[in-house]
Amino acid sequence: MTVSLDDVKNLYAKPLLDLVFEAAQVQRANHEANEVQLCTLLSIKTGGCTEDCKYCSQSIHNKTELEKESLLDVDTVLASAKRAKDSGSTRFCMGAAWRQVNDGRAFDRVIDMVKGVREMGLEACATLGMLTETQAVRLKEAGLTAYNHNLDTSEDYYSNIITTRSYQERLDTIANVASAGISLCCGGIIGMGESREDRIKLLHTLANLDPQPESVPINALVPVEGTPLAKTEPLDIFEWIRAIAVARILVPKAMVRLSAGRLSISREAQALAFMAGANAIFTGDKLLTTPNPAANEDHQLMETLGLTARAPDKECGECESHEKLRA
Ligand code: SAM
Ligand code: DTB
Ligand code: SF4
Repeated sequence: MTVSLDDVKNLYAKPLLDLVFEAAQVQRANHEANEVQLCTLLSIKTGGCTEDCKYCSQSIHNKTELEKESLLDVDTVLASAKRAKDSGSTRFCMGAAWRQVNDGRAFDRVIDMVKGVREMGLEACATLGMLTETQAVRLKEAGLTAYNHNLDTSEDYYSNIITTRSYQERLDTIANVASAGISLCCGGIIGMGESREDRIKLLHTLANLDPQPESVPINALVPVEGTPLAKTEPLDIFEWIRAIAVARILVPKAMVRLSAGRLSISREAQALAFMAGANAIFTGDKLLTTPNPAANEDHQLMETLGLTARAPDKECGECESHEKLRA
């Protein structure tokens, strides 16, 4: 079903409490109300990326203090996945600072990482930049559960943020992931100086992806020293809540994932985000290169709110991408 831009605008314009209430109803109709999926991220190749994403610590175009690291070996990654599993994560996501995947030894190694993570009984997710259809099929055959490729912002605002990769190229990768039968994890970043109209357009594009994403990461900009966005004015937290609620309503079956930026978001705002339909977080001290709340703080917050960690391999229900995965 197509979602019109006016539908998204109307949702966004609702009184906040009505919007959160509606999102909570959608959440409860489609998911366990008090369950949160815990995921862990690992940067498997860090820094030196040729893309010019203005938010990113890993771009060679930005003067950040980041230690580069070449592609990790398989054993190191699997040891990290084991620790993630032991601390309650059910999804392990591997990120590489690549513009695109190139066939060859590095990609072969990533394939082995995916196989190893799946053998541990974890969901495996990867975010490696642009992907051809053949590469997507190889990842699928290795057992990859989901591929993360974000739209980041609206098509209109996009050229303010990235010039080395077009919006259409992102959509092409997303289409390659879908046609290989891999679940799509696709979201964006808010708080990069975009307007509310841009956030509405981003959510409109996300909601009209076919199939809809299985996971929608909502990142709040982490302002990194040395990037062009380092001094960006922080976003009103209720805009973040609105984006989460609208994502929940428009993509009802998806896991709505609180991603980057939680370290500077209060416990109270995070609680409201869970009420507004968020049902997944990244745990562990680090995201890819920036800090994240300590695991014990997250466990404490979940305990205080009466939230439980989602059990491994539980599927979201009837969403199309999971049906494809079962086939
Ligand atoms: N290089 C690959 C790519 O860009 O597709 C994968 C890794 S990249 C770090 C994954 C996503 O992390 C980006 O698309 C962006 O949405 C998010 N991200 C990166 N840096 C961020 C920051 N400083 N604040 C918020 N989100 C960020
Ligand atoms: C996504 O949308 N958020 C995660 C995940 N996909 C790979 C990454 C956030 C990265 C935040 C910045 C950093 O730690 O480098
Ligand atoms: Fe490279 Fe990804 Fe960072 Fe962009 S977001 S600079 S593609 S690592």
